[in-house]
Amino acid sequence: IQSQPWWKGGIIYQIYPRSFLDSNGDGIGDLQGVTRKLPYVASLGVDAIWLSPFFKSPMKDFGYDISDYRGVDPIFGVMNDYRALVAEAHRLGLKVIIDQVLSHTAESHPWFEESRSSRDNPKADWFVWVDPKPDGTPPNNWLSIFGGSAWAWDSRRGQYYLHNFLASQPDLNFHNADVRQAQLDNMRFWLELGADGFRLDTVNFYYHSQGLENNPAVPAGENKTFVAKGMNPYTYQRHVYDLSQPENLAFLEDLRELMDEFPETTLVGEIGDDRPLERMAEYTRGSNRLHMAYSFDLLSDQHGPEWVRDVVRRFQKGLGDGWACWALSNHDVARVVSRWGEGVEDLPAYARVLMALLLSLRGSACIYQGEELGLPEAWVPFEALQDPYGIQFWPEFKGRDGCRTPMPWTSEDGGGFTAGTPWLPVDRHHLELSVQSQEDNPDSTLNGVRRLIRWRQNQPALVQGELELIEGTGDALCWVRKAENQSMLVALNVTGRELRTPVPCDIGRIATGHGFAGYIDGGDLVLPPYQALFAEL
Ligand code: TEU
Ligand code: CA
Repeated sequence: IQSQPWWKGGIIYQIYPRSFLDSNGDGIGDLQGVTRKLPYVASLGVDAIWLSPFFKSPMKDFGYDISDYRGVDPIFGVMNDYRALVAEAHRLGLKVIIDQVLSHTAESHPWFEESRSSRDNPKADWFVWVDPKPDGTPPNNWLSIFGGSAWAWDSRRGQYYLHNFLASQPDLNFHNADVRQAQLDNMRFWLELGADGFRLDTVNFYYHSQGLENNPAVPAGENKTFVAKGMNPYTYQRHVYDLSQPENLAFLEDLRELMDEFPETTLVGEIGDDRPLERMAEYTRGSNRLHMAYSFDLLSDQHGPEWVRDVVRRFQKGLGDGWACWALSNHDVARVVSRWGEGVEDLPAYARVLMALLLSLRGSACIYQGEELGLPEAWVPFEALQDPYGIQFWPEFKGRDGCRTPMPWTSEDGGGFTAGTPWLPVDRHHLELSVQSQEDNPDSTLNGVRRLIRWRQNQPALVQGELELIEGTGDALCWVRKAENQSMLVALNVTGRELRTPVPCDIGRIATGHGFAGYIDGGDLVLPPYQALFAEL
């Protein structure tokens, strides 16, 4: 394990700062709150944290719209709070990965204010400005993920500007070398302050095709896009021209060159693409682009043993020498136990076996705050919604607030998150699952996850090994992980039925210490509902 870089097979705990802990009673989580809870995060046994954005922002997209790349938003604290956070993380042995939203800024970013002020100012070309067609309509059919055309009208310039998300998130023009350099300089700023890595938001959205060609429709019967909801017209197009342009590869190489000046740092890119696996392989191939590609495949609505096996099979064939970073939950999708767990009676057991799945795939893994508690999706009524995407597509799509509600630290009202009124309601079902209520129970999801992580961190095969899928085991998910000094059979039951299958390969010692109760009965491998078995070969 020593010889591998820490991020390879590492476990990353994602913190959404707005909802982690509020230290000053304004109802919004902040950096001092995060710092206070870092010992808890370290107690899970993870390698790193990933902090969602805490930069200056008008918060139209809750920090994914940045108005100052080098400043801490006053809602979250001041720069010294960030320094203290990094120092405490490092003291606890945690690496710090921060979000970088390079593709677009906030409308109120000085770059955009200058750019929109005239057609000939020094930053006139920093965003994507295009004249209307003769009939006044936008230049082409590109759509915004958050609804409607990707083009917004600006009356001063008499032109449209591009936005892949909200109209208040104008897209930077990466064809302009000054834009690229400015963003590299912003990243260097954070590296010099001790960041250990970056999660690159929408890393394949940096460039657009300058030909501005219309995107073609998705052919009938073909898979739609990474946005899972059929109700979003964005899914009707193939995104050939508005993202994933070939020029991006050279920029990724520039990013990597910068990172390589700072030893032991890492880049994990979020790639939303029609052909995600090909793109992930392309972006992480060799050692001069991204270190890791974040996978959307298990953030899907589709689930079950067949789906998971299909994902594993595709990645085994298609990722080449690239590296994936897996997640089952994040701040953009419904929490996994609800998204996948319809009809599941034993949600704590389900949450735990899903964690075993996450931690035994080949790749690194992200755990989203509260996932270690087995939290279900919170119910947020329309009146309390904050997410602009949720408000736009309600009620067909419930938006992203249900996964963004405050962490339940205690079981009292409000969950110990804030002394004030929380920015999103705390779900009362979350109180029963609070950290406090699980901490002293050895059988809780929280302690089960801790046990599993501690055990896993000492299994080189699980951290870094190759993966060989075993077919023909019915609903039991079986694969072998192989490192130089260890090989291990992984068998998982993500269903509520007992599964029995002939032992699928020669095994030696059955591993213990992870807390799961699969067993061997004669020549059979037996997996009770939501149980797993690990055995060395
Ligand atoms: O998400 C990119 C992205 O593709 C998402 O819009 C995703 O499709 C959607 O949220 C599915 O529910 C990143 C951030 O993770 C997200 O929070 C931001 O809103 C978005 O970029 C814009 O910066
Ligand atoms: Ca606060």
